[in-house]
Amino acid sequence: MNTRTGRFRPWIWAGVAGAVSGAVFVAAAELAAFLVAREASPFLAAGSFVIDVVPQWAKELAIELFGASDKLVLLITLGFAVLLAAVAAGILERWRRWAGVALFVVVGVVALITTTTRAEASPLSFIPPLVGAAAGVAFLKYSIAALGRWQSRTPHEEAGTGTDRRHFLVLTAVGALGAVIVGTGARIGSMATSSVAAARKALKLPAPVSTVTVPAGAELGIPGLSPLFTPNADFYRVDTALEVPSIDPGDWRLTIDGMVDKRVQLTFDQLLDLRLREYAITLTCVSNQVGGNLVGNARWLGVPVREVLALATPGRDADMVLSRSIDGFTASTPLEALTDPNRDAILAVAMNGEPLPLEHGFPVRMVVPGLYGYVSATKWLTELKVTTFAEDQAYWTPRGYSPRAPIKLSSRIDTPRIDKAIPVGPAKIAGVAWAQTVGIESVEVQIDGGRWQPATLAKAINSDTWVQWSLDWDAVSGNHTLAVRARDRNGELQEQQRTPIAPDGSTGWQSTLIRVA
Ligand SMILES: Nc1nc2c(c(=O)[nH]1)N[C@H]1C(S)=C(S)[C@@H](COP(=O)(O)O)O[C@H]1N2
Ligand SMILES: [Mo]
Repeated sequence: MNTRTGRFRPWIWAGVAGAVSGAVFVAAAELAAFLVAREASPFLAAGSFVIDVVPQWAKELAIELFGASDKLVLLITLGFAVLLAAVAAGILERWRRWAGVALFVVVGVVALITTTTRAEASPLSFIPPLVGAAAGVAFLKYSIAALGRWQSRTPHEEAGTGTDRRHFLVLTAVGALGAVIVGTGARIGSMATSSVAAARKALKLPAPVSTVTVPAGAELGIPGLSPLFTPNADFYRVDTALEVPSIDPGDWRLTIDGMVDKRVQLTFDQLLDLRLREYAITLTCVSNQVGGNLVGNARWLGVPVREVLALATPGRDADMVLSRSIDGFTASTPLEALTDPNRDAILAVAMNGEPLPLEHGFPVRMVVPGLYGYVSATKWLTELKVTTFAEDQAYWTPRGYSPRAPIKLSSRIDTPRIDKAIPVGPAKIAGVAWAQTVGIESVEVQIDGGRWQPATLAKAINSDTWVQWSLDWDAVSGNHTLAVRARDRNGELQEQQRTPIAPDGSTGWQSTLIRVA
């Protein structure tokens, strides 16, 4: 039959054994995480670690290239890296005994460190990386030994070759299949049996003591125009969390500490007892490009942050509140923005009539009118630390973003769109504009570089929400350029000069090409 140099390719088979051992490593760790420490999947912990350390330009590039799938792309890339390391471990182990094991041990130690040092870590977080490494090493040793027996046969020992080959092939096939089944099973099981989803469903929130009144004429109802309130399912999502944190409202505690007269801890029920009120606030991300969609408007149910802070009495020298999430994310918000009686900075528990969706911060998040999300809108909130800008830095500050970041006056064209031609004849150009805490005074539209024409402004709900606008237009056949700009109630004109999103938000007038056919 075949000789050793013929169809028998030992290095390739060693790589295969390594790859399967890597899969066993990951699958065993997932299973252990599912059983004893849900928060401690070493694979996801490694992904979160990458998110925390990649430079800002790389992150922007990833968002630019992959948009909302950026996290999926990260996980796939990480999967390839793990696969490569595992293949290398197999080849190393066949070359020198223990060399491949040594590589697995190094990976195991890295997994142990990333898993146990994450903000969500529990006392049992060390178990999944240990179990994974142990299973991976055991499989690697065993399969490389089996490969060795197959390979060590000389052509004179043909008779035994078949059995040894079969043994190795069956071993790797069973290992691979088992790893896939156990790994995906554990992950799906862990997501499907999250008790927090059930706790959210069962949650009954008290009725608000005041509600938002939406003036007639605030919703223009033009096809293609963003609805006045963004449905939760369509609301943009931006965060660093690879796995949505789960916090049971029954276990949730908010700690108010730092420069305070007395440290205070609140339970979820105590927060609800502060009397919920309804607010309409437009949330905006600093990463929103001119014309972008990282902005949304919602009704929030919550209590003013100033009432919560007052329970602890902030010290005179403080000028910032560092709000912290269970996943370690932090935001730096000027203390005065939170204590200002004219600004409705809130701790929110509901969004558009239902408890906060898990991915939007369940059970409690912060929402502050007029400040970009990264300096104010902490989701899965656990702590308010009263401090100073001199003393503390938030998550994005050392990563190239400004520690203070008011939302910039902006306007957007929603319809017509570049990718959808409109028919000749009467048309409506429409969009939204926002100048949180100030309010929009006027919006103007320019067609094909002509004069700036005043758009019709819808009624605003309040100065913290975006406002819809529209302009009637008799569309003529051909390609056209539409531009928009807004002015706020302080008389400020939207900045024309284009600037990038870092360090504190993009500027520029949106200009878009459309087609009339
Ligand atoms: N815990 C946590 N909260 C966070 C973030 C985060 O990464 N982690 N991102 C912030 C940013 S950058 C924005 S723009 C808003 C987005 O909120 P949304 O996802 O509910 O739209 O959440 C903020 N709160
Ligand atoms: Mo953001």
